[in-house]
Amino acid sequence: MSANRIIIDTDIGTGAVLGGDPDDAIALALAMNSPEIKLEGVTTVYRDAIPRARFAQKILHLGGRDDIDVYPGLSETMLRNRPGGHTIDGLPWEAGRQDEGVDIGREWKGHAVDFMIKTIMDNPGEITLVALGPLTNVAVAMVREPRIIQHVKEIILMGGAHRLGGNGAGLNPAEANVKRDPEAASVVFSSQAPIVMVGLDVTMKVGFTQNECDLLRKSGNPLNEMLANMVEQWFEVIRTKRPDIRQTGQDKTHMQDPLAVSLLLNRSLVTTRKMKVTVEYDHRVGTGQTVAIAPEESIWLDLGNTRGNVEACIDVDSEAFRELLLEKLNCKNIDTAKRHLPFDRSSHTDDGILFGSAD
Ligand SMILES: [Ca+2]
Repeated sequence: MSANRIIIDTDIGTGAVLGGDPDDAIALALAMNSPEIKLEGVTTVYRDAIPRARFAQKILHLGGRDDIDVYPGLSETMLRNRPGGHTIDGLPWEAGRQDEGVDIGREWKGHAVDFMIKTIMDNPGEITLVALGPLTNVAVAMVREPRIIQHVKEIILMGGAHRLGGNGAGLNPAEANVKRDPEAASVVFSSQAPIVMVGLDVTMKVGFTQNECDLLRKSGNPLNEMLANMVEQWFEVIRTKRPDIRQTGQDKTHMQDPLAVSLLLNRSLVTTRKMKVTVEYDHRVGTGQTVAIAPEESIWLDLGNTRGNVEACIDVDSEAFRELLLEKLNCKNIDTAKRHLPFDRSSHTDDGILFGSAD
């Protein structure tokens, strides 16, 4: 079988501040380490897109993948009617590896939106977009070149919450990637492109604790050491900045973006239901909500098109995902503690508030 050809669009962070959780970097590492995936390029999005691109370059460099190019995208939201541009307090981009600068001196070859359009149009039906941040770049690419909607193989996006699974009542209905640029999300969800929606409904079931972090560190490669540093920084951020959501007394984060990438390796990790998804984007309390509607019901809502284009993930095999992730990050053979560790299979969502508002 030929490798899945993908573009990863990411709001990658360092784990050093709220809003910069480290799971994008782990998702990138998962893709880099998987021969089943051919990473055509990495694009960055949402506030500080250029520093994010430099940081993505550094992650690729540590993983020995300088052959993969990074393309900075849009820092502002699509309509420029939401916070964008630069982060208010600035992300400390050297964090995670204080002994080195983040800029490894590579140049850009172009803009994220141009790269997306050209790669998809030159390879019809071949390219999967894996969107791990707000959907600004993807939406703008669709507006600029609508034919990518027909030519993209699939869009796998971490975003939204449909609250149709057993844990729905505990989830924040406005997930961060959608809420930060809901107009862009509306363009993407309503495009009729084939979408897999990896929302909070499943991502809040794949936890990552100090135990997994220790496995990363023990594996003894520079990239994993960097990732472990980032995760531990993130735990510290939660302990000091958001003690209110650390209710279990345990350091834990969630592998939201790695779960999206993992579907390229094993689609049976999740169960899905075909839906039509609309996005609330007016400036009221509910902005950023994703509303999933069964196609057969949408006619009553006068939505104009009853075809569901979104495979909404309803449930996930958390343990199988954990094993896959550790295997691909070269940690499985040192995972002596498995079966005792809490990749969260329950419907409990203790920190859903934070992770509904982080990325
Ligand atoms: Ca992300």
